[in-house]
Amino acid sequence: STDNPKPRGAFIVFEGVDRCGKTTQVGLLVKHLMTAGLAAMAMNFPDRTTMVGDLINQYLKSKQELDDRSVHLLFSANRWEAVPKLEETLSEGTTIVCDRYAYSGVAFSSSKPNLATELEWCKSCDVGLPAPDAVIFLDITQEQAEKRGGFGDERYEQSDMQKQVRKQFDKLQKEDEADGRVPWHFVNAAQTVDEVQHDINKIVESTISSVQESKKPVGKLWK
Ligand code: NYM
Repeated sequence: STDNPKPRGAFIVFEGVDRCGKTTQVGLLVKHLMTAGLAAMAMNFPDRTTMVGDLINQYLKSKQELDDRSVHLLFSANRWEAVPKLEETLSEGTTIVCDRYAYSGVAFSSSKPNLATELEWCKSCDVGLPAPDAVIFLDITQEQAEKRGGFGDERYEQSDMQKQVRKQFDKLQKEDEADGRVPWHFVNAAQTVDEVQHDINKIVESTISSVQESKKPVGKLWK
C-alpha cells in the first residue's frame, strides 16, 4: 500500500588507496547480498564507459595531458552524469555498492602539488551529490599494499602519491566524523580475503537494516 512503500536501497561506498582490494571486495559483497535475496548492484568511478569517462581514461593512461583542475572537474562530472541512474536504482530498493566516489576525487586531486591548499575547492564540485549511507575504508599500509605486486603504469600509481592520498582520506574522514552524517568504517584490509569479507558483510547488513528502519531519504554530500 502507499503507507508502506518499498524501502530504498542503501548506498555503500568503498574507498582506499590503490591495491587495497576494493574491487575484489565490491564483487564479493554484491554476490553475498544477492545470495541473501537482497537486490544489489555494483557501480564504479571513474566510469570509463561514458564520453567523460573516456577522457579520464586517456588522462590516466597518459595519452592525454589535462590541467589538474580540468581533470578534477571531469571526475566530478563523471559522478554527476551517473546521478539519475543512481537515484533511480536506490528508489527501486536496490542497494548500490560503489567502488570509489567523491572521496577519491578529492583525495587524489588534493595530493597534487598544484591543489595541495585547495581542499575546499576540490570538494565544492561534488557538494550535493547523493551521500553514501556508509563509507567502507579498506585500511592497509602503503608497504603492505605494495607487497601485493608492483603498481600498474597508470598515473598516480607511485608510493609518494599514494601516501599523500592516504593522508587526504584521513582528513576527509575526520571532517565527516565532525559533521556526523556519513559514517566511515575502517576495515583491516591486510587480513585474508575471507576475513575482510566477513567484516564488510556485518557492517553492510547493519547499514541496510538501519536505512530500512529509519526510512531516511538519501542525503546530500557535504551540504
Ligand atoms: N581517481 C578516481 C581520481 O583521481 N579521482 C576520482 O574522482 C576517482 C573516482 O583514478 N588511481 C583515481 C584513483 C585511481 C584512478 O581508478 C583509477 P580505478 O579505481 O583504479 O579505476
